[in-house]
Amino acid sequence: MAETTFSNATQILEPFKGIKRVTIEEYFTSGHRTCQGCESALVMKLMVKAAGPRTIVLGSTGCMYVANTTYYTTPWVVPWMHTQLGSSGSAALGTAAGLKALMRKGKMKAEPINVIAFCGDGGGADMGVGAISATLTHREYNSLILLYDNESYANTDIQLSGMTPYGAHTTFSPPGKAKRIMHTRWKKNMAGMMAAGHPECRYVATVCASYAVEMMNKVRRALSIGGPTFIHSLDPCPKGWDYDPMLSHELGELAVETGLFPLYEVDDGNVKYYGKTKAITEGRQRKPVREYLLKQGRFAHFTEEDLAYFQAKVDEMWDKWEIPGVVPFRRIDAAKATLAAK
Ligand SMILES: Cc1ncc(C[n+]2csc(CCOP(=O)(O)OP(=O)(O)O)c2C)c(N)n1
Ligand code: SF4
Repeated sequence: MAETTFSNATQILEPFKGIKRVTIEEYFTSGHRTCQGCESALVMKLMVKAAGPRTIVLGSTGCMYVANTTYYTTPWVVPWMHTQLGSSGSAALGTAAGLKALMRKGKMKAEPINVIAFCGDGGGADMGVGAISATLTHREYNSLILLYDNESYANTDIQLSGMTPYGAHTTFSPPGKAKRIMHTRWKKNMAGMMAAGHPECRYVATVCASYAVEMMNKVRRALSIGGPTFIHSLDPCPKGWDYDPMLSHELGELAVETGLFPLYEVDDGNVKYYGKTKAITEGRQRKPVREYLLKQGRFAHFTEEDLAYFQAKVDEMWDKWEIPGVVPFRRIDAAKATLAAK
């Protein structure tokens, strides 16, 4: 069984050594109304299972607030509070600071209490990015911000967010006769941005619930290391991505195997790749992105040309970036070649 001990205002949450060592207690249970196959609901369940009972969860407006707290019902077993869309960073910082002050003044027992604030991609990567960034500069307060990324404003009917992939059909970017591709921007790189710009933040990671134990262990690491931390989770969403709910797990795996969503952590400044992503960095072939894209209705209008463009952008992440798939600066050799060609 994983051990929990207290040291210096933070704690040691040992990693779960395999699926059989995962604790059976649940802190996010039945009583929610998310769609069948919702990976974000699974992320909530795994996130709080990894954290354990001494946890406060704060939730930014979105599917994981609305569908999880229907009038007079809730699946949360731990204390939970709704926070404004865009305020997950402020909620995490305020709660962590409040707990610390109460413990310092002797008004409550000094013990490690996990503070986790979650946000969707709309609330986290668009509206709330400033507050998240501010929180990651305050090393004296322990908290985790988990961005659950279903690649749209799902709760208000699948509007486009800064994390929506190129070309995807959303209610704000429906393919038309005159213009097939309505959304032409490449997805924001939140984890890379948070890791690169916040020297006080000791832990940033990407996760996908298709790799559940790895995901939980990254949450446990984030909650043990001390200070503010950030995790970005990619969550297949049957409603927004338009696929059969039974494919959720497989789509998560394909996002990783195609190299589109690399699994890594930046722990005290050191980049470590995980699982299939690690294998790709060591030479394993990436699966073609068409295998991922063509399973989803939101890309049903893609032509061969669109698929080739998408593939070329992913290839670039791996071939030309300073840290493959992570930091979008061109490698020095690639940058020199571009300058020479001008
Ligand atoms: C300031 C503000 N603007 C708009 C809304 C309406 N609203 C509620 S949920 C939501 C979508 C949130 O999207 P995201 O953060 O990606 O979470 P998801 O719904 O995808 O889980 C919006 C726009 C709001 N609650 N507050
Ligand atoms: S719309 Fe997507 S994120 Fe929202 S509850 Fe349904 S599957 Fe989950």
